[in-house]
Amino acid sequence: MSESTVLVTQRGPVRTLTLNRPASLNSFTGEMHDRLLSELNAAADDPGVRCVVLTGAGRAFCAGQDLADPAVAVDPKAEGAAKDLGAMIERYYRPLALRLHSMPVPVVAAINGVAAGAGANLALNCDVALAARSAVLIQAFAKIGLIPDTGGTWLLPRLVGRAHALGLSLLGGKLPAAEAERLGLIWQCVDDETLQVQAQTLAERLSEMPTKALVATRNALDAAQLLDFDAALLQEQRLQRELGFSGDYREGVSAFTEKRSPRFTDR
Ligand code: T3D
Repeated sequence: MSESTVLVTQRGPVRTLTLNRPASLNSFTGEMHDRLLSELNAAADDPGVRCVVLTGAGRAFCAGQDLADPAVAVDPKAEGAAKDLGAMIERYYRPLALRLHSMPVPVVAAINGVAAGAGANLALNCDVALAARSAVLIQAFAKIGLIPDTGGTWLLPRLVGRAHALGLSLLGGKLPAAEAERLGLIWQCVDDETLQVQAQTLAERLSEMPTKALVATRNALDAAQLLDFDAALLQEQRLQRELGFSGDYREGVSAFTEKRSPRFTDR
């Protein structure tokens, strides 16, 4: 039996999903998409999971769409556009990006190697992105006549501003991890040999924090991009009211008062 295209491991409350098509640099087939979405759904539904780590097997994180997949492969001898890529986005990439944005626990990307096209934007959709120093991020779309997808058009200008979003997208160059950190595209670039340990340590730290508040923070920061100032203040008021009734808030304040470490359990 062939190995799964997404490997699943669990250490304590941290679930790690490893894209596993190393011979094709973990590029996306329909099967790998279905598997990843199903594993993200399973992690979201499992109360024993408080943080997810997403990484890749072998030397790559993910090279985006598998361009050899019959679902998208173009016959060089045939005239005109052969495949409906909008249908691919609708079936696979949009649900994946929406799933990541609605995860009830934080998601950490451990970018272990090249992340290209939708593979780069897969990582950028995660809440915290760590990258190995040898990794590169590539908005590879323009090179094959496409635009950034999987949320790239929304994420890139928010992360790095319009000038860099355009430079990265139009030129499709290899952006080294250290430069990605400097631009604010990712959270941190770390030495290759420490990446997985640092990702696990970070995920464990997040898993001990008040999950509901972390997720509400992500959602509020994203939503506030589209709000005027007072609407953002009203959103803060609504979310703070909700969180103020949570067990985690009670626990956080009690722990502070009692001078002990908090034990957060809400999800
Ligand atoms: O199409 C739709 O459904 C719409 C949605 C699109 C979303 C997208 O992601 S579009 C962007 C698709 N991705 C790319 O254009 C990236 C293509 N790959 C590359 O440019 C390079 O492979 C890399 C820069 C990522 C890495 O370069 P390098 O030199 O380190 O490795 P390599 O030799 O090019 O690749 C190694 C193997 O992986 C090679 O196979 P082989 O020759 O050893 O049998 C190569 O063909 C394969 N591979 C790499 N990327 C893909 C791939 N196979 C299929 N699809 C890929 N995307």
